[in-house]
Amino acid sequence: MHKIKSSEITPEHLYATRRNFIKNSIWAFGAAASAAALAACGASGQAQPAATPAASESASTPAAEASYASGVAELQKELTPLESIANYNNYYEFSTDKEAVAGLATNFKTSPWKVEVGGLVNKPMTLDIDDLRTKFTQEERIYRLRCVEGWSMVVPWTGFPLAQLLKQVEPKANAKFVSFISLNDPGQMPGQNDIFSGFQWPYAEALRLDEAMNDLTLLVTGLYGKALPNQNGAPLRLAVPWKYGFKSAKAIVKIELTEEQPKTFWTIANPAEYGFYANVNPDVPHPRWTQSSERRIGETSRRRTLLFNGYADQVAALYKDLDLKANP
Ligand SMILES: Nc1nc2c(c(=O)[nH]1)N[C@H]1C(S)=C(S)[C@@H](COP(=O)(O)O)O[C@H]1N2
Ligand SMILES: [Mo]
Repeated sequence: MHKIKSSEITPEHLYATRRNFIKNSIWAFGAAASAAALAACGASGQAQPAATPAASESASTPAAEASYASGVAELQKELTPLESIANYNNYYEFSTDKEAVAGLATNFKTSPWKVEVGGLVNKPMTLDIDDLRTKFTQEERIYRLRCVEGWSMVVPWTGFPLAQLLKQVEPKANAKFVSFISLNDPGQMPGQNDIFSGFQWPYAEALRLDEAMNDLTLLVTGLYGKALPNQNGAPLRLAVPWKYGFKSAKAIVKIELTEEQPKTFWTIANPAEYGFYANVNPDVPHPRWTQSSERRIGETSRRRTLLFNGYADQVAALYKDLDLKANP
């Protein structure tokens, strides 16, 4: 039987760079096949030594990586069409009407664009969006996206792990949280002029530092192998696939590390309905609706919602000391 080198099951291999989406599909199936072959090897007593996870900050283990890879292969078959991903958007800076966002964002200016990374770090820096695209190896990752409203999609993002950027700025020992601040530009964003909305701009969401360092947390620069559409958060947005979509801020201009848990857009807007953690959890209902099922865009019947949106293998360890019901 074909022997699998441990190097073939390292995260670098599973997350191999793929410019071309077609190639990526082949890769996703290949990774799943390796995972299956690995299990078979184990059963026949030919198990290989465990691979060392590259990122020590990540909760990932080789088993979790393999499970993630086979999950990606599953999702490959369920991809939401680009037309749907790009025309059904929550982006309140433009509009609360999901179908109006794409049109209103058509002329949004995404260049020049700078991203400031600062706060409790040894090496604060301001990066140009082009540096983020060229100095960090871009990967394609197929993630589920679950909105707190009860709908979901499967999205092929392009981007790179936020951890790579955070390592460069060197978080100080007392840094515990990371905030992501979106653009404030009422001249370009009509929703920010609605004085009756009560929203506090700019949009800002945050993660615990260990959540931000998890390998699943992706800084996104593209979609379906092309540039990120404006309505999906160009030129830079986050994707945190185990949390409700609102944690994944769009049009990020600033990343700030703090010791205190920051106030966030949704905890300010409605603290009774939106918690800081916002982990996808079928057993913690929203005060006004159940979260036990969801409507996949493009499907008629509802699907069961999965704990941590199906990413428990990768992230459950982050919450071993947290009461998920008391910390929605
Ligand atoms: N700046 C900003 N980021 C945002 C939002 C927003 O209104 N403004 N909406 C959030 C919500 S509620 C969701 S579900 C996702 C939607 O991302 P998508 O339009 O790419 O599907 O973006 C999130 N990021
Ligand atoms: Mo959302």
